[in-house]
Amino acid sequence: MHEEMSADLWNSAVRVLETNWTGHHMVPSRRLYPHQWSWDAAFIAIGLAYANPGRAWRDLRSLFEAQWADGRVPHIVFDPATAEEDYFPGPAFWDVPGRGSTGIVQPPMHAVAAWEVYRHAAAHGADSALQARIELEWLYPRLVAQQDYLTGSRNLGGAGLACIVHPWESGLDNSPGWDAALAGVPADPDLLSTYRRRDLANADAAHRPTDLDYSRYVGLVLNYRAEGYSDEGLLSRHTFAVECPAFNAILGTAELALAQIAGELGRAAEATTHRERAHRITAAIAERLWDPRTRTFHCRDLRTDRLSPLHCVSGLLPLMLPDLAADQVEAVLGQARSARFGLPEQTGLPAPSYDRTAPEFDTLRYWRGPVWINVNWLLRRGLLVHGFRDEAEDLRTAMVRLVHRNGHFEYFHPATGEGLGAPTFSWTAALSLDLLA
Ligand code: 9YW
Repeated sequence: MHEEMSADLWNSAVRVLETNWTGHHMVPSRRLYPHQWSWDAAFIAIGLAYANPGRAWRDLRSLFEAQWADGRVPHIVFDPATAEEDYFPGPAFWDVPGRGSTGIVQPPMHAVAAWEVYRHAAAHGADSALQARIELEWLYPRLVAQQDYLTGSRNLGGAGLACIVHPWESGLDNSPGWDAALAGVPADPDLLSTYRRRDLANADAAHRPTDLDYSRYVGLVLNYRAEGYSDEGLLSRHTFAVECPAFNAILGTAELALAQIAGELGRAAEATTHRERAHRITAAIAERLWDPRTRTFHCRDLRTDRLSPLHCVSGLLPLMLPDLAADQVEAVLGQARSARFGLPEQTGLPAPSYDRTAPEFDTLRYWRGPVWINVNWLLRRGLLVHGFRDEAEDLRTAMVRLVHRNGHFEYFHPATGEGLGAPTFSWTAALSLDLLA
C-alpha cells in the first residue's frame, strides 16, 4: 500500500470520527442518524482502539448504560438533545418507559469490540492499560447478560440460536433475505400516513427501503410495543421471526471474545463455558441454517420453518466461526469467489450485500446490492480465521482502495465503487483505521 495514500486515509478517518463525536457518544453520521446505534458503536470502538481508546470506552459505556434489566442492549439509544422530529421512529414512537431507547436489538458485536480495544490499550501507555482493565471489568457482566438475553428470551426456535423479530435487528434492514418472511407481515398503507419518514429528507428515496417496507417495519414495532416488548409467547403473536446466519455468527464470535475476556480477568471456568457455547451456536447454525442443495447458509423463517432460497452476504459470515466444518468452509469460500459475490480478484471491489446474479440485485438500494465496509470487515475476519491469507489481504486492499478513492461513505455502488448514502459515516472511518493499522 502506498504510504501517502495510507496517511491520507488515516487522517481523513480520524477527522470523520472527530466530527461525529458528540462529547458523550459517537453518532453514525450527523444528519441521517443523530442518535447512538448499537452495532455501530462496536465497529466504531474497533477503530477508536487505535486513535482514541478513551472515547471507545466512553461510547461503549454510554450504550451499555442503556441496557435493559432483562439484558437486551437497545438498537438505538436516543440523544435527549435531539428533537423528536429529527429521526423517525423517534423516542415517542417507541414509547419505552424512561424513553431512552428503542426496544429491539442489533447484532452483538460488542464483546469483540471490547476485546479489540483492550488488547490495543497498552500501546497507548500505562494509564490507558489501567483504564482498559477497569472498563473490561465493568463491561464483562453486561456483555454476558446481553448474550444470555439473546440465547434465552430470544431462543424462539428452541435450538439455541437468537431469533430476530424485526428486520432492523439484523442491521441489514432491507436485505432480500427478509422478503419471504416480510410477505407474511400485514402492510397497512394508512399506517404510514400518520408518520413522516425523516430518512427521505436526508437521503435519496431510490436508495432507501420503500414505503411498503416501512409500513411493515412500523406495524411490527407497534405489535411488539403493544405487550411492552415482552418476548413471552412472541412466536404465536408476532408476524416476523427469523434466524439470521450473520446475526448468529456474530453471536458465536461474541462467545469466543467473552472466553478471551474471561480468561484475561482470571475466570477460567467461565472462559470454558463461553467456548462451549460458541461451539453449540456453531453446531446449531450448521444444522439449521445450511441448505445442502445450495451449499450455503440462509435465513430461517420460524413462522413457516423454511429457509429463504436467496443468497445474501449474511450467508457468508458463518465463516467467522473457527469450528465450522471444513466442507462448509470450502463451500462458503466457493460462494464468496463466485460470480454472485466475486471477491476482489474478479471485480476489484469488496463483496456486495446481495447476489450480483439475482433479479432483485439493486445497485443503489441499501442492503439489496451496495457494498458495505462492516460486512466485508467481518468476511475478512472469517477468511483470516480459516487461514485464507491471500484472499483476506486482497479484500483488505480492495476496501482500503475503495474508501480512499471515494470517501468514508455509508455504502458504495457495487459496480462503480461510487460513494452512496451518508458521506462521513463513522463505521467506514473507524474500520478503515483498523484495516490500515
Ligand atoms: C435506518 C445506523 C444504522 C445501522 C443499520 C443501517 C441503518 C437505520 O443505519 O439503519 O434508519 O435505516 O441499516 O445497520 O446500524 O448506522
